[in-house]
Amino acid sequence: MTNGSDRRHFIKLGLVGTAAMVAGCSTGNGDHPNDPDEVKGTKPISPGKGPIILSTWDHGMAANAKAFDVLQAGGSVLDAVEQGVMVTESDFSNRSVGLGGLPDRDGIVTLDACIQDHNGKAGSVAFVQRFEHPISIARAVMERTPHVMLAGAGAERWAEENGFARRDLPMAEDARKSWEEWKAKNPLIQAAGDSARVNVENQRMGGKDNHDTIGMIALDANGQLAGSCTTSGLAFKIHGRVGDSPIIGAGLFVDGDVGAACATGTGELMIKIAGSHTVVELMRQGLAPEDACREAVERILRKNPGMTGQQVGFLALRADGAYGGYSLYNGFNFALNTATENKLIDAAFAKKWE
Ligand code: SD4
Repeated sequence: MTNGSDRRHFIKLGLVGTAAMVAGCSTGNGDHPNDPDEVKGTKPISPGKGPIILSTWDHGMAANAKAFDVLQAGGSVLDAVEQGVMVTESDFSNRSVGLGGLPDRDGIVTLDACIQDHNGKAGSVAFVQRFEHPISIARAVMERTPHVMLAGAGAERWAEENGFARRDLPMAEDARKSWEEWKAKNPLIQAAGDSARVNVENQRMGGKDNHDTIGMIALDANGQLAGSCTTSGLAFKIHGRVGDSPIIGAGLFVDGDVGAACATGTGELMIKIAGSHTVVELMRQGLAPEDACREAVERILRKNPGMTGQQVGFLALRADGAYGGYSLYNGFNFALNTATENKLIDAAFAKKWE
């Protein structure tokens, strides 16, 4: 279970660990027996054996536990990444995933999700309202339609036609309070058509306490990869805004020959560099998982000179089982679950929040 204040508390606790890391400790990819040199250059990446499950933030612990159980019970890695993040979607105390998420500026919760398998098959839904499990609709889009992505009212109608029930949830008191407070502080930027102010607002939206999307990437005992990503997106976004999380290549990318990556943070930054795809391609070129994540973060920094206060974080899992994560600012952590380990890891980072 997680909520904003728990996570803020977590971030504070995490500072000690991340400071130690800056001093030179490893974040986890070095723990794996596979030698990164093995994959330098164009050498094929030898498939590893899972289970290895990674997911973003502390809510990943419960999601990973479910995904692990699914694999133990003989489920596929696709079942695992779907059912894992469903735990987070059903946690209505979570203010950034699922129906409990913070609303957009109009007070409406809109959800984005996607899923991809070892062979690159993919499904996605964007800007959907009043469904508990957008990840399952995304999977159904992948399995039952010739398309990859459905959005908005069309996605909702298709979901209902395909057996997904609408779910109405009143906005939680604390979420309403946050929204009311945001409205009170931002009376002018609610005026439609004022793009300069909207930009200022978006800067503010991408801040420290506003990122909790769950992205999950996993490798099973047969060497098969899969990934999932689900979110209510940035709080108080413009109604209609879609982030990176449902976009294959931005919020998630899986290539069974190389590895998988997922992203969290300001989606606009991720979309503009096709972030998760970039991380996988960098691994294909021989970078170790954490290095691939760091290069993607550095690319975002290079492309956005002078930008401050926007968090982005990536996770990467290579086909041989090596893994890593990296974020722009400190405070990003990820959950790891294997046959022998079940823990939260502070990701390495480029900068410290001031
Ligand atoms: C988005 N990437 O909609 C998401 C937001 C988020 O952790 O909070 N990610 O841009």
